[in-house]
Amino acid sequence: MADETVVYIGLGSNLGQKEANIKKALKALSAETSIKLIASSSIIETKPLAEKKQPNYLNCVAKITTSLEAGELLKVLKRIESEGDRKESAEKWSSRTIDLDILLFGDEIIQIDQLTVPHRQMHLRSFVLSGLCELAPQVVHPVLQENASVLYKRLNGKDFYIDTDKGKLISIAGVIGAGKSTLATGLSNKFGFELIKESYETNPFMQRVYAGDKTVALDSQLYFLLSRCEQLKEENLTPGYFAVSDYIMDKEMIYAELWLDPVQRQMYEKINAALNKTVASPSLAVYLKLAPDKCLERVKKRKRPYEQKLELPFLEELSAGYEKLFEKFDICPAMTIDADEFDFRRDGEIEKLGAKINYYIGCD
Ligand code: A4P
Ligand code: MG
Repeated sequence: MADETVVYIGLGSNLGQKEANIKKALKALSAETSIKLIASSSIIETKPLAEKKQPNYLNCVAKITTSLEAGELLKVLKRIESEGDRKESAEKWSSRTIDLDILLFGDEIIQIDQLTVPHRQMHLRSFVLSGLCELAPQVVHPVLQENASVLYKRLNGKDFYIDTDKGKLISIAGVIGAGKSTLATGLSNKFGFELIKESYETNPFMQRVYAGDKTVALDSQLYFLLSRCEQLKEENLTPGYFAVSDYIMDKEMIYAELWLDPVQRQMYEKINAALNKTVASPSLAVYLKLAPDKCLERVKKRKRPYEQKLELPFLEELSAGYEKLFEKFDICPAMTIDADEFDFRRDGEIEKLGAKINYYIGCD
């Protein structure tokens, strides 16, 4: 039928006979005359979001087609939930026998009283995206304009949520010369994000380290570490507002590996780990990826005196360090951007990225 819409539904249960609850809901869906159940993903066990003290969930995703409007489908899902013995609760994210959420409704973007589609947090949840990827890795999120597979990889297997009691920090990462400060400043100017900039100029040791003098490398590292801890204190961020830093706290260990001898590194690692606990965690990392030779080209062009002695092998090692960091990064979602293709000066580029970031971590 021409007016059938392909819909993806997220199912979750963490009370009672969890697997039976999910299977019962799938059966109830297929029993509806206006719904055809096309496929369902594997059922996986997942930890409750926000480390809530609740039983683990079982989650899966179903693909259906339906002739119903989205609002009508929501009513059917609510009915199936109540038939599945789901109790009303005023508590956010309370335990439930069965939860049915509309993830995607064709390629529609819906914002009506009782319904927001795409599901407002689906892109932050591996327990949703893994099932969706099993069924339709190429299906495109109509707001983010990225497919399920890209969204899933960004999370490195973790589930995230946005804590509305805290400020939202976006940390820009990448090799020297990739364009971190330009991007952070652009986002700050266009979207009013508070700008947090690395204190390069004030570090009294850095010029010597950049020139190859490793005797002050530890001093330089400690200087940076302390200034970052000052800048990224939780209380510096305003709840509900965005801030953008032109560095990511976690890069410090990459530099420590390159510059410190093993004994210094061990000591530094401990200080770093202790102080890391005192700073705000980013809600989103943006990794600006650029080949080391291109970084060197940009560094030479911008003619900052202290950077002119930097050489390609150093930038290559730095680049390898960033790659390793982001391969397993799971502190927050990490958006990788090809810095060679992304031209900040091109009209609308920063606006597009800023709008995406606003949507990505703008939910609560
Ligand atoms: N609503 C708005 N948009 C939608 C949508 N796309 N699909 C409205 C379904 N409902 C939508 O939902 C509350 C109201 O949201 C509905 O009345 C509907 O009008 P609900 O299902 O009654 O309550 P809820 O599920 O507690 O709220 P919410 O905000 O939908 O929570 P989520 O997103 O469903 O998250 N951890 C793990 N591991 N696995 C889980 O499945 N689920 C949740 C709940 C928390 N933690 C979890 C899991
Ligand atoms: Mg729900």
